[in-house]
Amino acid sequence: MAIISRGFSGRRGAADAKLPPGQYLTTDFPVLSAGPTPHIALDRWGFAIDDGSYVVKRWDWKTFRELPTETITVDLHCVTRWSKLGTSWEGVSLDVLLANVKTDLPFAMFRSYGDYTTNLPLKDVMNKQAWIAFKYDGADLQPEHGGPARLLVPHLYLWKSAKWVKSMMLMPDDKPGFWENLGYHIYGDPWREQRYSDE
Ligand SMILES: Nc1nc2c(c(=O)[nH]1)N[C@H]1C(S)=C(S)[C@@H](COP(=O)(O)O)O[C@H]1N2
Ligand SMILES: [Mo]
Repeated sequence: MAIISRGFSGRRGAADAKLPPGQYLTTDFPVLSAGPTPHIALDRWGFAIDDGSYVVKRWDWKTFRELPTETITVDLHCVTRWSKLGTSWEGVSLDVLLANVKTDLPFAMFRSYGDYTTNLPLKDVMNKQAWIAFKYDGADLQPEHGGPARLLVPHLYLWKSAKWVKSMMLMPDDKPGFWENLGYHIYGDPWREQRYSDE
């Protein structure tokens, strides 16, 4: 018993340091979706980058899966206060997708199959901060969690990690997406507890 309780409190101590203010730990993986789960066949899946007028890059599933991938372990923080530490994903870094994209537009709106949107500054999806993930815990990403592929931006609240992501529109100005329009914070840093637009 002594060994077990020492191990348990040791883990708790390490975990607390990694827990943003107002968050609690969970070990399960809740599903939070604003609407029904879209089911996208791989032969109909695509991801595009556009500048609001023109598509500047587009991948179908085959060309997307030919890109180099990374396996990453990251902590997830949902605005509804659960955090899940040490989750393992495989995906394509946005650095790879943006490699040949030359733009002066500093913001992006991500759009999903099913019409969810969320906004991010371009600098927040560059430099090893964001991925389009297609595997979770070694297995194909389940539809409820955003499969075939979802955006993963772990340094911001999880609503920014658009499930079933299908495009990224570059924009000159920051504009609110789905939850941001309903009062969630325009940026959403969990360490600064930027939950709602008045915080
Ligand atoms: N397309 C889409 N992406 C979404 C959402 C959604 O409703 N639709 N919900 C967001 C919210 S609020 C959270 S907390 C996470 C939840 O991801 P999970 O269901 O895999 O836990 O997905 C985010 N991405
Ligand atoms: Mo959320």
